[in-house]
Amino acid sequence: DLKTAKSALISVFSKEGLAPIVEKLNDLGVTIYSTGGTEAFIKDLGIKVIPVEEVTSYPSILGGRVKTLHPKVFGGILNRGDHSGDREEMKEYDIPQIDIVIVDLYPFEKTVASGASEEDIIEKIDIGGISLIRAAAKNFKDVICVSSVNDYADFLNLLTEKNGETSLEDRKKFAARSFNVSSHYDTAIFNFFNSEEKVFKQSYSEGKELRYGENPHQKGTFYGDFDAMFDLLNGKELSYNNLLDVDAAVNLMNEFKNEAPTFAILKHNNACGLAQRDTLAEAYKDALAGDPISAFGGVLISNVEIDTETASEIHNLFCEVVIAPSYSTEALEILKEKKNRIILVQKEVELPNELVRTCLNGVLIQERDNKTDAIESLSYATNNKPVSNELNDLIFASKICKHTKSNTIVLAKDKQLLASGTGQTSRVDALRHSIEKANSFNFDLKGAVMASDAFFPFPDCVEIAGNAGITAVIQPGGSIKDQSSIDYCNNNNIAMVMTGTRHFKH
Ligand code: 93A
Repeated sequence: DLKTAKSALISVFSKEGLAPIVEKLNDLGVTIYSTGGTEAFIKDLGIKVIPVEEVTSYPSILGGRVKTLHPKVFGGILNRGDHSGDREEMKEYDIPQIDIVIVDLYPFEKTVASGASEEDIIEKIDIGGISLIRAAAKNFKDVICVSSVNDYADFLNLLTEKNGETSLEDRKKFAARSFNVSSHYDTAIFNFFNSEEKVFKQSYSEGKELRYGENPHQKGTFYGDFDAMFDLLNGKELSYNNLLDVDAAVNLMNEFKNEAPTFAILKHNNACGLAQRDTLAEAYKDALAGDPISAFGGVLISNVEIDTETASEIHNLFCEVVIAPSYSTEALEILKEKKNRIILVQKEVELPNELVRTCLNGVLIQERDNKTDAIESLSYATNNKPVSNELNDLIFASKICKHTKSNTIVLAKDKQLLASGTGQTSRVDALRHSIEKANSFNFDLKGAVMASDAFFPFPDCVEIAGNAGITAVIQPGGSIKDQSSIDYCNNNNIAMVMTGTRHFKH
């Protein structure tokens, strides 16, 4: 069942990562057919490519809506190598054999997420590409289908290791991935058309039963597409509570995307440790130092690849879940030593913009809190302004605050979470709790900053904070008694900034 590929059809929306594959195929002497933009890209690499129009004797028509939809293209993909009738028809109709299909579909989900017009979104429903994928994956006995940029590396390895030869097993593996791509693609289209009923009808048809709900005597089911967001590399299946913690972790870390290495440890949906440092290992150590007691059994998340040094540190901790965009090979080996430790690779997938929860005999739906406080949009309430590192810490603390259960107070210093008061019935309680907690881990609060998810109705919080050594405060503002808090700060050398945005999380 080994096959040596002689020809490939390439039609990709994003040309990223394609060059090395095309170069490899060219080295192997593979004939390359391609569509408009992809053809131009390949030509620019100085590699010979046959336009698909030459095969179909048709131009790309209807503004590109019909490019590859032609019996000569689909005949080339779908013919059966061991079928004599097929062989004869191939000759009769002069159909070229196609052994490899490489497709990257029109970015439907991204276009929806970008808030594009309906017309633009509809135009991004790929017809030809998805058909190429279905055809090539169906005929895996003869054809290999690469249907995602995520599979380029594996495919390139395969080409390199076996000099363009593929086994039936290889082709079937890629076919399975292709149907994964096509089913997600169509589900995304369905979700778009079905937006009003999305929450219930769509998701309830494909629920996944969990071991149990929040507690063992409660049944639980997850409705969603976990595999679209994560690759599970190790460990047992996620529980109801694991899923909630992973959700909290991913939302929290989303605030620190593309920033310096950041590590967070969560328990019961709240961060108990979070730090940003030059290296991930330092970030991990300082996140852990935030509360080494709570960290036991926690959910860990990093915004960058987990390296060997960090993995060795993590290995000393009992934790339920580790999430990262990727892992070094050695880091993964270390983390996998505990067979129950859940290791997740987080894919680059947009989080839903609608949040749903049951309420009484119905559901509540709201938009995601997409506002992140930034230095540029702060207003300065006090005479003395925060100094530069305080400003950075204020934004840092405010991002954590946004993802911590209300009422909450977050204390931070030098890009490290020192302590937070989570889910308290009063802000004063949240503050007292956070100070007590920070003290219990021997943090010096002098020069630390405080973030509050909502305004201060009275000056009591700034008084308590000032007495604890806090020098800068970030809060939405908007209380009729703002001035009392501002006065206290002015008299006690505390800088206060206002965001104008409340971040309750109930
Ligand atoms: O509009 S389509 O659905 N009609 C087609 O016949 C067709 N064939 C390939 N879109 C089609 N494609 C898609 O074009 C591919 O899935 C890929 O996303 C894109 C590549 O176009 P180009 O090579 O011109 O950049």
